[in-house]
Amino acid sequence: MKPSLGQTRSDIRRNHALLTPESHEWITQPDWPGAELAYLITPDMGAKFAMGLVRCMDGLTDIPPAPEGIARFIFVLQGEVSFATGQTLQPDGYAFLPPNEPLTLNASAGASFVLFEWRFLARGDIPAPVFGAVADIEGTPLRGDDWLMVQKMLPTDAGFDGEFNIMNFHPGASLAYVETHFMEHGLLMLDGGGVYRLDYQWYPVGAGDAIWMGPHVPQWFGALGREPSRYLIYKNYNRAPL
Ligand code: UGY
Ligand code: MN
Repeated sequence: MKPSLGQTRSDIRRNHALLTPESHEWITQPDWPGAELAYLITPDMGAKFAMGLVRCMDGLTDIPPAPEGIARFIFVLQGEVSFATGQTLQPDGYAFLPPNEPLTLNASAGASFVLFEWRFLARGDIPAPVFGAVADIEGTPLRGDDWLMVQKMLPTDAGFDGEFNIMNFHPGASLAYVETHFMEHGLLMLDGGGVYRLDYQWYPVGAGDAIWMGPHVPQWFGALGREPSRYLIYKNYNRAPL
């Protein structure tokens, strides 16, 4: 590995953060024997959720469920992730695990995935687990713009307290305006790249970069290059601020 000479593209600020691969710190955790984790977004920085990357050289067996009251969302990047109930996820496969769901998790050697964890805000019945694959979801144009297609991985009914979407940008497409909203985001660039505006910074971003957008942070993305760009984005949703 080349020495970094004290440089990184990572930039952690009060209301947003860019977390780039060269600065990831891979750690082990007692509940994840055999795995290395890079927690990129955590409540310490002001977020209400955690987002990390998990990689497993030799595979993982029977990783225990999340602590009481915590929901998980898993998105597979490489290899296979499976559950005792028989579901197996390939790359671009995902699972929503509601709080207090007893499912344990297994992963193949060399697998890696994105892990989101948050304290679930129930409204009515807690939803059942959801398993799926991005390829099976039809995209819908964002605000009528078919250069920007959104694939929603979770049902939109009020039982869910968040949404996990894939945003697909045609080269040259952009968000129509600079968004500001009280909901937060955790984002992972999957393909392509462009420029992300966060607050009063404009960041060049590419596949592998992660972003935290805190409440109300002005945000905008423009896709550059000749290939489509794609990102995975979490948003707390369906719940009022008070
Ligand atoms: O759903 C969203 O708020 C999304 N359009 N935000 C974003 O891509 N930064
Ligand atoms: Mn947004």
